[in-house]
Amino acid sequence: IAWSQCGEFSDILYHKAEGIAKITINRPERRNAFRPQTVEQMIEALQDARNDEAVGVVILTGAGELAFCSGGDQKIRGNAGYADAKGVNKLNVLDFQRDIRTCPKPVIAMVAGYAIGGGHVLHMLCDLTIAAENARFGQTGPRVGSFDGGWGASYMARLVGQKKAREIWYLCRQYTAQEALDMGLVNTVVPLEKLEEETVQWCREILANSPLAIRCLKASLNADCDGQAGLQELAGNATLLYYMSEEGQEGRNAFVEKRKPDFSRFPKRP
Ligand code: 2NE
Repeated sequence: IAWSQCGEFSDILYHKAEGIAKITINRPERRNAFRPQTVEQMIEALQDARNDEAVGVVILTGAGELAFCSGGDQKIRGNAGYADAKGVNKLNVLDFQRDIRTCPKPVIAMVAGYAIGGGHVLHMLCDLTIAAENARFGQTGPRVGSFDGGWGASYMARLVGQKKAREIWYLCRQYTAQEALDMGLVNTVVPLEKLEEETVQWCREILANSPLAIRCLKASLNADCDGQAGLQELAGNATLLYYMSEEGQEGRNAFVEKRKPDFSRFPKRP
């Protein structure tokens, strides 16, 4: 696949090809730990991918073979979050988590090496995870003085069940790719050298299907866990589909043409 580079960023790489956008965390010297700037750049790239009508699926990955992402950068962790370039403490990865979740296009985690801590939560929140055989998964929060009690806890329990989720968080063990597959944390495990090829193949299969159907399915699958925010997302798709109908457009047209709307030609379906 012939990736074209999009934009210049300090902490990430951003590429597109054949309807696929790829966001790569590019801090391999820290096992792709994120700092606030990394997160801001991932948010910007994902927003671009969302707005690009040529893009149907997004890959999130890490540079190199050693890590997908090792979570928040502990070396710039201040006393109230992670310090940005101006020294302001933030936990802005939570914004990025929401963006992955609400992006109407599937986001696929492509994991080689460690997906640990906040990096593990990011892969969990992606729609699908393709893991290389060398992938290692786990949380470290209770060991390093942190925890993610949002989706990091509740969505994990949806994926692997309550007992296993409690084990993962309480013991802070690491799990192999095969163990992750067995507990439903990832979709497939492939040899490291096949990781991108296999991920792109999954993207192509998604791209061959109806984007509106996939968009609505993502919102539907989210709605089950996401309360009123999930319902808003799902209902937003209903509004979108209604705007696309002649019936919805009749209301707008009547307003713009300063006449009464005529909905009489539209069926009152059973
Ligand atoms: C990831 C892991 C298991 C890798 O181990 P290994 O042995 O392959 O590499 P090593 O030597 O530990 O790491 C290589 C370099 O990367 C840095 C290391 O400090 C080291 O640099 P030097 O000291 O040699 O210069 N590095 C790795 N991870 C880093 C990190 N997260 N921040 C800053 N530097 C990092 C092993 O490195 C590991 O366990 N890393 C720590 C994982 C971790 O605890 N992450 C934070 C969890 S909390 C979190 O992410 C979070 C949250 O819970 C809630 C909200 C937001 C974030």
